[in-house]
Amino acid sequence: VAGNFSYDGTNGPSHWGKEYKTCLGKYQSPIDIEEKDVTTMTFPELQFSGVEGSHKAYMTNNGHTVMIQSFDSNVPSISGGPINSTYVFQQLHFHWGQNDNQGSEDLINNHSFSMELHVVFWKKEYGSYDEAVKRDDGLTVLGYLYQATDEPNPMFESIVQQISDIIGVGSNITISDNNVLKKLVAPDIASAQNYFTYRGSLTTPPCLEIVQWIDFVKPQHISHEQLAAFRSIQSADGTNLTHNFRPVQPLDGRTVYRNIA
Ligand code: 1SD
Ligand code: ZN
Repeated sequence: VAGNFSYDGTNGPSHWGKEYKTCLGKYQSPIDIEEKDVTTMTFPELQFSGVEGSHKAYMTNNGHTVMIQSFDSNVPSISGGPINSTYVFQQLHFHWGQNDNQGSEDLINNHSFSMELHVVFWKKEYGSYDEAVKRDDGLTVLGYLYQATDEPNPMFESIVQQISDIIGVGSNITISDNNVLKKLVAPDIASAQNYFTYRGSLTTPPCLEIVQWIDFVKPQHISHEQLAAFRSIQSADGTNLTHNFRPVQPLDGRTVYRNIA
C-alpha cells in the first residue's frame, strides 16, 4: 500500500521516485494538454450504463483525498470511446489546491482549474480491480474539471455537508444522497462526447502506467465555499490537506487525441 507519500517536503512529488521507481517513467500523469498539439479523431460513442437510479455510497478520508465508493451490486460501467471493452466503476475522488487558482492535475493550455474529479474504472475482463491494476490497460479514469465561482453547484451539496464528519484520516460515512453517483459519474450527457484522451499513469504512488485518461473538455463549476470544505480534511500527519495535486509531467512524444463526435 502506497501510504507514505504527501504533497510537500521530503515525501512530496519530486521525491516519490525514490521509493516508487515507476513515478520516474515515461508515461506519467498529469500532463499539460495544449489544444494546438492535439490530434483530432472520431471514436465510437462513449457509453455509460448503470448510472441512473440510486446507489448507496460511502465517503472516506483516506489521508490523500475524499473518496466515494459503492458496494451496490449494480455499479456504473463505461464502454466505447477510446476503450474497446467494458470498464467497471471502482471509486471516485477529488484533487484540489491551496487556493482557487490551482488544484486540477491535468492542465489545458497551461491553465489550472480549481478542482478535478477522477472517476476510476477497471477492466471487467480482468475480474477484479486488484487483478486489473497488474495489466497495462487495467484502468480508465474519467477526469472532470471545475472552476471556482460564487454560485454553489447543487451536485456537491450532500458531500460538502458531510465532509465535516470525515475530518480525521480513516473516517468513513454513508452519504445521505443516494443520487450522488448519478450526479458525479455522468453529470452532463450532452458534453460527454467532447473529451481529450491519452495514455498515462496513476497520479499518486505507485504511479502505475496503466491508465487510459478521458478528460472532458467543458469545465463545470463549484463555489469558493464548497471548495474550502475539501481543504478542511486532515492528512496523515495531522495537518490540513490543503492541496493534493501532482505537478504536470513530460508528455515525451505521446499523442493526445480529441474526440470529434
Ligand atoms: O490518486 C488516486 C489513488 O487514490 C487511487 O485511487 C488510484 C487508483 O487506485 O488512482 C489515483 S488517480 O490516478 O486516479 N489520481
Ligand atoms: Zn486522482
